Parts: sequence; structure tokens; C-alpha cells
Amino acid sequence: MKIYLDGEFVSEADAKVSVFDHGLLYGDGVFEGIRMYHNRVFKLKEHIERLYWSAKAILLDIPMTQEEMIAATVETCRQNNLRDGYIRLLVTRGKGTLGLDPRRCPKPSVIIIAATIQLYPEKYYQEGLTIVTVPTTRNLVNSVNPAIKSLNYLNNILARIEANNAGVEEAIMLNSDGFVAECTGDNVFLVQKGKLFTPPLSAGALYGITRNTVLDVAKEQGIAFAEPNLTRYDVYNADEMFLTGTAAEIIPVVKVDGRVIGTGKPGPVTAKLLAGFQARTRTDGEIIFA
Ligand code: PXG
Repeated sequence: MKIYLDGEFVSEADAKVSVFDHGLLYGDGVFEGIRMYHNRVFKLKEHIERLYWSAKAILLDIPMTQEEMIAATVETCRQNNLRDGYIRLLVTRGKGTLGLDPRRCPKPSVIIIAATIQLYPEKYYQEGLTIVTVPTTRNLVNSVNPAIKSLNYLNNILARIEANNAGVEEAIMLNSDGFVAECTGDNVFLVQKGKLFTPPLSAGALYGITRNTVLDVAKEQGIAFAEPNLTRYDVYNADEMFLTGTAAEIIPVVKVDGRVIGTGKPGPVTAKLLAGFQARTRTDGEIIFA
């Protein structure tokens, strides 16, 4: 495996960061998770744009242009001869001192890892997921805004532990007002009487690339959608539910907190949106090998 590290391709054994890197010491940095499908890096421009927005929000100056970052990401896929898989792109604050002051970190580190991906088992796509809501509240927009894809994922990991303890794979996180924000690594969608609903970004939902793609597909397919605040009551009484994320793509949910959602089987609107999404993975994104 060849890993991009600060402008060079190095072997996995040589891909090392300092123990004084503030990405490690404080979770001070930002990241993206990106997919390649059929020789294309899906929605790469959108991922890189979001990366730079996350960086701006934490006053981190990425030492490359967006165009250079796009080129480096595609080149990392080429170096690893990958046409399908998963990319983890990180920018850390870089090496500093033991104090948390980011001014002591002169140079951010850029790391790009291209690998294969471990997907959810196929049976979850066929039968749907069972999930729960968890006690850990999603970060407040005025603390670590959930819009920032930061290297500090403890809020999500705590919720994921609560999901694991309940014997399930994902968790609905509510915001401090009790509205649905998102899952630990996925956005939430409901279908009610043929109309699509997803929480607004102001509720603490990530500006998800898959979320945006699903909304584009819905528009194209003539499916009406809205972004109102959603409660657990709305979830329990939905006809269909699914989650979206780069890793999960579109995954149906059939049970939440012991309540069966709709018929208890993945629904027709979910299937139609999934087909539209999959079509886009064939045509959308930077080509890896010309
Ligand atoms: N919310 C959160 C908190 C996320 O981390 C999403 C929503 C979905 O956003 P995208 O842009 O991916 O549609 C994410 C993304 C993993 C993994 O390994 C998780 C994500 C992305 C890639 C891989 O679990 N989460």
C-alpha cells in the first residue's frame, strides 16, 4: 500500500506521524471519507469542498489548493491500482507542543489512504437494519458544530458504544432540543405518504454528500421532499426509513426502539432512490485511469 503523506508516497511502514501531532493529542484536524466506484472517485469535488469548509471553520490552513488536493487524491488511487474502494483523507493540525495552542503547530499534515472497504453485511440491505435512539446528545452547533467533519469523533463513538450495548449497528442521535439530528456516521431519511423527509442541517445533521445526492435523485424522480424538525414520534410513524452515508450508501431501517417501521420490510421509495443513487455512481466523479 502506498500512502500519500505531505506530498510524497510512502509505504505503510513509513507512513508515520509524530506523537506531538495535535491530530493525535487533541483530535485537532479534519477528514473526509470518500468512495471510488467503477474507476471514478465519486463526488470528489464536493468532498474536497466540504474538507476546506471544515478546515476554515477550525482556522486550519491546508497547504494545498483544492485542485492540488483533488489531483493528489486521484493519484493515490492510481498508485494503489484501485478503481473501487474507500479513501480516508485527513488534515491534522500537525506537530506542535504538549500545550493545546494551535499556533505552536507550524505545518499541517496531509494524509491520503486509499483502500478497499468493509461494507455492512448484505442481509441488512435485504432485510433492513434495527436501530435505537441513544442518550448521548449530538454536539451543539455552538460547541463543536456537527457540520465540521473533525478528527474528534468521540460524540459519535459514545453513541456508537450505546448502540453496540443495545446489540445494534447504528444509533439515532437527538439534538439538545430532542429533535432527530443524525446517526453516528449516517444521515436519516423518512418516507411518509410518498414524501421524503430529512432533518435540517440546523438540527445537527452533517451536510452529507450522500444526503445531497439522494435529494438530487428525489428531485429527478419527482419525489417531493422537505427538511422539517423531526421527532422520534415522526420516526416511529414513518412508512419507510433509511440512512445515507458514504460507507452505507442507502440502507433501509425497519425497527427503531422496538417499533416496527411501516411494513417491517425495506420499502418501494427506498428501492427507487437506491437505484437512482447507484446509477449516479457510474457517471459521477473524477476518472482514475483514463
Ligand atoms: N453524519 C456523520 C456524523 C458522518 O460521519 C455522514 C453523516 C454521512 O455523510 P456522507 O457525506 O458520507 O454522505 C457521515 C459520514 C465509516 C464512515 O467508516 C463514516 C462516514 C463516512 C465514511 C465512512 O463509518 N460518515
